[in-house]
Amino acid sequence: MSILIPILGDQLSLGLSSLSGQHRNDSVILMVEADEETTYVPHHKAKLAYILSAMRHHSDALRKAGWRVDYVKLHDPENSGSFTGELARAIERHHPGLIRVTEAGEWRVKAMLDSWSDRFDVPVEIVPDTRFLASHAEFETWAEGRKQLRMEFFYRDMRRKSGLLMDGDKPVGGQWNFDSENRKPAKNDLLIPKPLHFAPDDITREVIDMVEARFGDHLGRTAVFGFAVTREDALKQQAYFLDHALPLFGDYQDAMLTGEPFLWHSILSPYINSGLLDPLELCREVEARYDVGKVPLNAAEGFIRQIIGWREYVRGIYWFAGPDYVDRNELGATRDLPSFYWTGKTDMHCMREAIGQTLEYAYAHHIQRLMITGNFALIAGIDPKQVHEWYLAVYADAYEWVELPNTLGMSQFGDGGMLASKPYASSGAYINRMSNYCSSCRFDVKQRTGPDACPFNALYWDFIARNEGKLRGNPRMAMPYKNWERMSDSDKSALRTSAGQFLERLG
Ligand code: FAD
Ligand code: DLZ
Ligand code: SF4
Repeated sequence: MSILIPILGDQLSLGLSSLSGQHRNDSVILMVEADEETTYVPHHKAKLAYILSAMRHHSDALRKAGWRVDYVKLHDPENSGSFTGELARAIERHHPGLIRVTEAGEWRVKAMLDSWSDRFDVPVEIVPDTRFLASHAEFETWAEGRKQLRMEFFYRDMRRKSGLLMDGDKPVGGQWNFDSENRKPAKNDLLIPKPLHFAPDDITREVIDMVEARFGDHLGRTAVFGFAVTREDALKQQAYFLDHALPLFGDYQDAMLTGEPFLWHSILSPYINSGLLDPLELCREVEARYDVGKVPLNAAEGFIRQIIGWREYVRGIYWFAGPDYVDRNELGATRDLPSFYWTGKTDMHCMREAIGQTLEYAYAHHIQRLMITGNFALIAGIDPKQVHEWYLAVYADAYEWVELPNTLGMSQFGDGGMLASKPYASSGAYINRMSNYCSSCRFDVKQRTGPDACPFNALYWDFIARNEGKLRGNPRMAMPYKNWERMSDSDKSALRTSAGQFLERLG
């Protein structure tokens, strides 16, 4: 009996669960460049080029490993534009006795895979994605019955489960979390490691030309395209990160500097999320560097926490919260996303930097996403669904399962605190402390009202006042509300007027 194995664009792992235990001589792998996937949001051109080129390279790697691959390109005149349409055509070509597929990464595609067994006259076997530490059932068991879901406690379970940085049943170093050591501002320094640049080969160049021709109106640039598109090259960036950036990853994890988009971050998320890199294998490498004294514990623990803590936790929340999570808007924010998110044209230097590098590289690091673009949208009261669609479109690592909980939950507090214990809202003071952006901004971070005042200041207090009914009861918001109460009525009114004027101009 021949088996048809569809592989999706974020399933580019040779050890994928749908392949394991299957025989190369009676299996056909189906890979499809699907119009519906390339257009469900207006993806950044570099994201499209990355995914499509990585898919094409992966089909070669599969063939080299002895698999038969049926690959449908975007410009194939017969291409129906959808996974389901292409599966129908592939069934005609191969007459399989079974369709076997690894579960989808998001609700939209899950619904599609679930419909296949009714639609086709061929049995469909959907197998779990084993590239995560926690299964859906395991997360549900952990989450059910808890009054509050908090990453820190889930993370400790993942440490115990993986054995990473464990000394018997105790955390190495006597502490689970060294985050308090990871908040240093950085200085411009010639030694900041630049991520490796992988010059496009013939396949990537062809894909880039196709993307420019077909998606020319999407945002972003492909001229500086330098992503790895094979596992081999992704492993080179992994090794480079481990050698050059990991030792200071912890110290400068939250830092931001003008003209330095990458700092000591790994730039590995596109490769991990599409399957070229194995997250657990990477964590074991990080642990090994700590074991031989090459990296300090705050860096090793900080990095491992991002992967087996945050990454696993947001996936758990995504599936646990259900398909309606995307519609949540606990703070009732309704303002339209300002057009400068798509162009980078704004006087706010921090926003210009974060958005500008996003347009250039389809990359911004976590604190830029959370405390610059995310924070602004939160305190300005932007509709979280529009914010979500922007993040899903612009980053090379963005797939709904990981982007949505980060955006709607962590950054916009749209789930009312299901994922995070308090809103990540701040005035300009935080940005000034963690970056050098303010020194070259046309606004003055120290001023709270008036034409030259940093807009984050009045917007922050306006956010606090506007959402008092929803947030005052949150113990972690006690301090801001105490400070707000201490202000004179005229100061309060000046801040709210200033915010109102700014928001009016924004509209
Ligand atoms: P590093 O700083 O080097 O971190 C190492 C790895 O840890 C990352 O590669 C990633 O795999 C993992 N990681 C770190 N933080 C998170 C997190 N909060 N959630 C999940 N994984 C994490 N990450 C995505 O992979 N895809 C997204 O679409 C995405 N959208 C985001 C949207 C918002 C509003 C925010 C605040 C964060 C988002 N993140 C997303 C999380 C984080 O910003 C990125 O994972 C990180 O910036 C990727 O860059 P890096 O590989 O250099 O990460
Ligand atoms: C994101 C993406 C894009 C842009 N294009 C494709 C594609 O043409 N073919 C494909 O198989 N996958 C693509 N993907 C990734 C899918 O959207 C991803 O696999 C689903 O979101 C399932 O989680
Ligand atoms: Fe951003 Fe305000 Fe600083 Fe300007 S002054 S960079 S707007 S935080």
